Amino acid sequence: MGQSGPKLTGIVLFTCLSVQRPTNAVRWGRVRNDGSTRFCLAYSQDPISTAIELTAFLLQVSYDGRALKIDGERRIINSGSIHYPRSTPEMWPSLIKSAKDGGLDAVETYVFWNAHEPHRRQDEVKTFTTLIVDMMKKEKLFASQGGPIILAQIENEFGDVADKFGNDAKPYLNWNVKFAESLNTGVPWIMCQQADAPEPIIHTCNGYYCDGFNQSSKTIPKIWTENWTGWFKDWGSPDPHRTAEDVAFAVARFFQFEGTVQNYYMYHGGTNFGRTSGGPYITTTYDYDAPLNEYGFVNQPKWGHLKQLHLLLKSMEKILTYGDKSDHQYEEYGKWQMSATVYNYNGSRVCFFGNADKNRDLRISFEGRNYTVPAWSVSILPDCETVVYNTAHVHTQTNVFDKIDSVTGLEWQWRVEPVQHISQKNHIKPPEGVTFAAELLDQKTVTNDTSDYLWYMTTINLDENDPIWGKEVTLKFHTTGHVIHAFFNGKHIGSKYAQNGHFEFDFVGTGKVKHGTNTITLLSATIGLQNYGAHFDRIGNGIQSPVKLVAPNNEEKDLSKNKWGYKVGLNGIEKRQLFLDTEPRNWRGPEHLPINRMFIWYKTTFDTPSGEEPVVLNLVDMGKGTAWVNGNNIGRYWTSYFSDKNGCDTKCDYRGSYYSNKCQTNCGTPSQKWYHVPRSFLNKDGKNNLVLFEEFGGNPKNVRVQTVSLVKICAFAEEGNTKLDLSCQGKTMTHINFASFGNSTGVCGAFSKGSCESSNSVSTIQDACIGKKSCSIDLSSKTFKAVPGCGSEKRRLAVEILCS
Ligand SMILES: *[C@@H]1O[C@H](CO)[C@@H](O)[C@H](O)[C@H]1NC(C)=O
Ligand SMILES: *[C@@H]1O[C@H](CO)[C@@H](O)[C@H](O)[C@H]1NC(C)=O
Ligand SMILES: *[C@@H]1O[C@H](CO)[C@@H](O)[C@H](O)[C@H]1NC(C)=O
Ligand SMILES: *[C@@H]1O[C@H](CO)[C@@H](O)[C@H](O)[C@H]1NC(C)=O
Ligand SMILES: *[C@@H]1O[C@H](CO)[C@@H](O)[C@H](O)[C@H]1NC(C)=O
Ligand SMILES: CC(=O)N[C@H]1CO[C@H](CO)[C@@H](O)[C@@H]1O
Repeated sequence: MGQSGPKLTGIVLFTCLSVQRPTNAVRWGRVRNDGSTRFCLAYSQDPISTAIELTAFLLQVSYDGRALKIDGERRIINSGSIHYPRSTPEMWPSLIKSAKDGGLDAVETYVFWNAHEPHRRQDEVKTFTTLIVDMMKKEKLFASQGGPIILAQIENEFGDVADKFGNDAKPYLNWNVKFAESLNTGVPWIMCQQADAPEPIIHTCNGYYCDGFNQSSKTIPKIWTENWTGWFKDWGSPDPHRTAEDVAFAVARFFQFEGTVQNYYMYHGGTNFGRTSGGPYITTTYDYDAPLNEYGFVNQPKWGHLKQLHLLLKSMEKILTYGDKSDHQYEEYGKWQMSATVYNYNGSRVCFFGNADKNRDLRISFEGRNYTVPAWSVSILPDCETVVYNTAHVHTQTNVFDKIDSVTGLEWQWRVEPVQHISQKNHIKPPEGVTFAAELLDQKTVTNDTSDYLWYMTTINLDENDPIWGKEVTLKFHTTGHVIHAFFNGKHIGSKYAQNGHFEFDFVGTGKVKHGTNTITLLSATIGLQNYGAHFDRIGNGIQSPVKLVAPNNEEKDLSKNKWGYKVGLNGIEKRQLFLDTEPRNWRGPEHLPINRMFIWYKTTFDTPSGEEPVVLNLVDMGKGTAWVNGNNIGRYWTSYFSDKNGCDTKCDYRGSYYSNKCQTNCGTPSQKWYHVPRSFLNKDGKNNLVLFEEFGGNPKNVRVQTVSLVKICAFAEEGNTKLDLSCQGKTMTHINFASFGNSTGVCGAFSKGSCESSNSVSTIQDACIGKKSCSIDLSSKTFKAVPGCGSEKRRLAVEILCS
């Protein structure tokens, strides 16, 4: 899209898209929970134009028990979360356009507190929220001022943790409500997961399914603020995957049962650049298996399958928001398992047939006609006669991407990150930046969220009479986060990191004691701080008392009350900023390149890949560290942390309730091998600098720069009075790998023919598509020759086409 996109300024996006808790979570005075604030849903009156293109309309936003009302008219709103720090401003126009093309009416974002106010002030919620609201008012962004913002949220999921705050919870909630109202935005405020929120605050639902959600009162509409399209990923976890069929099922059911506003969390997940990922242990990629993938490309079939649903729901807006609702239950299948819902308004009707049985396709009779509703699906009949959409029947292509090598065989220079230590001498004049305390301090407090790294250093003096002198001793301690590298008298005696969902562990290592001063240095590293839960801000990190030296005779010395030296950050990151140092003379090599050695800095240059395709760094064979491109921190990497070998379904069944480790993929592989380098981080012409800090040890020789390329598309669509649109998204369809109209089986990349097939399957696709960028196939029986022996089952078109 580039410059040709809709006119967009930073402030518009920034303000109309909205919420956030600070990931840094340094104790912020009187803040009870995280005090995060979701500001708004930016809305466009015309579903075909984006909020950004919206010219000044003064909109009055109100609500009643059924829906949000825009200028007095009840509306259906399909919205999606796109969080602006997880992409670059250059990506925003195309993300917004893809959201609009996907049939969304609105976009939601957090206002990232940590991004706008990285350091602490007092009375925090009030100051920050007032500041943001005032900025929005100044830019006239609220609908009441002619802007695109139609809703704002105060706090986030406080209701889920309120019980942990005892008697303080209610006054804090009431304070939020009063405060929000006092801001006079002219648009309604919502609170999610807050059933006790008093009106005029609208209580909303977050979850994978919100069909069974009941409003706290019949005078507010049913709103779903976080419909989780997938899930985030942790280091050590496989890729989460939520099927298009299941997301569509959840959305259709929500509208079947009187929902009128829903928001996808996420619509575009994106990337946690720099140190912004929370968790702990949330990966740098925040793809979320969202309808737009990390790079902003449509994630098919999810994007297209939901788009069809949005357009259909929108076409029924009047009837759904004003109509009388009646439900017909099929008692033979159990209450609510199978239900036909009819909305009736001014002589027009629409019907939803919902089957929540996760195993059985159910046959129902409705007004004399028979229908089969597949298991775990909703059929929508805009005239109550013909099924035009079923959530389980996907008529959208699947996109298959590959990573294509652009630059390989990089030539590297290197440097060493020095291990810090304090010695006797330094006690008198400590190294720069070291502070002392006679106790173990909390890492989060000491680093003040300026670095992942904190050096803990101490010494112990032993004379020849000491019983442990000359002996192998054991160093033992407990740490609450997340990685430890331990050195005894300058020698590395072990590294360890938190695993298996626990963020703390015991460290045990051995070292040899010498005469005089013995130095102990521990480098502790965090990988995203706790950002959810009651009192999450008070969850500390780092080495815990006691730190023991255990002699062979089991005699122990506790070092916790020693004089400890603290140094925040690494020499190369915070002090020298080596990621900006492009001067080859300051680096060693390319000879004697250290391989699999800890604490090494690597530097190289590479040419910008041609074209417009997204660029990724494949950090294969690297360990853990941070990567910078032209000084931009593209995030933490941890290629050596593999996901569990188990836990991936070979066959993903969309039926039945989703949970975050259902239908996972990529087991037993690096949990993240590819790291997004937004094109705006690259120089248009010429060389780019790539710098890696490798903490554990890795081999940079196989690191490569790649582009993410759409290489083929597939579809598996049932026959019917509908069309199948196929597109190589700007590329050309060059070759048919597979095409069969009949009863073939399998999945994209592994289709196999059934026993019945139309003889003109391949030639039809050949004629319609090959050599073209897109084509449309009529799925009715007119297109494909009938074949005897196919039986009465519906036939399917399975197709796989190469793009180039
Ligand atoms: C919502 O209300 C319906 C009807 O009163 C009830 O059957 C259902 O259990 C309620 N759902 C929840 C989650 O409380
Ligand atoms: C109801 O339907 C009639 C006839 O189709 C139409 O003229 C009228 O405008 C409709 N009323 C409303 C309130 O939509
Ligand atoms: C619907 O199914 C019932 C039961 O199988 C059958 O008796 C009836 O004839 C069917 N109706 C139509 C219109 O096919
Ligand atoms: C943390 O950093 C901020 C801004 O640099 C500073 O004002 C504050 O005093 C620091 N806090 C501590 C505990 O050092
Ligand atoms: C295809 O349909 C035929 C005829 O109904 C049937 O005999 C055959 O088992 C089917 N094959 C597959 C793979 O479903
Ligand atoms: C409101 C709601 O449905 N919340 C659910 C969201 O999903 C998680 C994980 O499946 C459940 O634990 C919540 O109850």
